[in-house]
Amino acid sequence: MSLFKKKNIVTLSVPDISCGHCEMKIQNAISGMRGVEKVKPDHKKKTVTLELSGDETADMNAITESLSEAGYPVAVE
Ligand SMILES: [Cu+2]
Repeated sequence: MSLFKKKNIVTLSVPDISCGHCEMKIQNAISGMRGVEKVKPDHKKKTVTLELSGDETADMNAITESLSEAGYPVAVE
């Protein structure tokens, strides 16, 4: 069973993104993770938008952990 059956867009608030270099680091950290189809970091809005695949279950804990390890902790709202 998959947690996400359809394409799912998740936007994370990541206050420490400050430039295009950060965006690249985030791309490298998360793209290719299970269930993640697209990673769209935005240093102006300070968000990371994830497009999650409907076929696999994305592990949001693993994703936020990878972001923290890369130096970009997700802000909890
Ligand atoms: Cu930067």
